[in-house]
Amino acid sequence: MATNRTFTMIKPDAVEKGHIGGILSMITEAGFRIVSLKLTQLTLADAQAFYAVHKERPFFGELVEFMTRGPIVAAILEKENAVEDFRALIGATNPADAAEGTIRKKYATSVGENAVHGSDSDENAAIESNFHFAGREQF
Ligand code: DAT
Ligand code: MG
Repeated sequence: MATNRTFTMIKPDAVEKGHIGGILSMITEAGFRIVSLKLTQLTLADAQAFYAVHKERPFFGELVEFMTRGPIVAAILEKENAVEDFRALIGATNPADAAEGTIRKKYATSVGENAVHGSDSDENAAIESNFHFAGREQF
């Protein structure tokens, strides 16, 4: 069966608390192959561009401040049905609504500081992957 790809970030809150290893374990144990991986930090311009779709939302300033406050892990992941299955693995945006067994249930603390990002469509997965990784970094 054909595989496809999604893009994820382990957000600054989870990196600060030492959860990189735990989150990557949940991801690989769920059957995702790591295509690209790096520790990096978003600039203000990066975060504003990445989350441009939310720029009119009341939480936009808080979101870009949070996403730039420390390093993140950026990764591209591959699996059958990657985008939808990864959204299921991370759980609801608000960890109070996230199901048992999801990454956000285990590691997120609030709707704003929710540990991980996951692309919401194949089209956005490609845009977000290419935002963070050059072609030669995508294995
Ligand atoms: P998701 O990350 O589940 O795709 P989203 O795309 O709706 O959620 O929002 C992007 C991020 O913005 C989300 O991970 C955390 C932040 N955010 C969303 N809604 C928020 C709210 N009501 N208050 C504070 N931050 C919020
Ligand atoms: Mg989203």
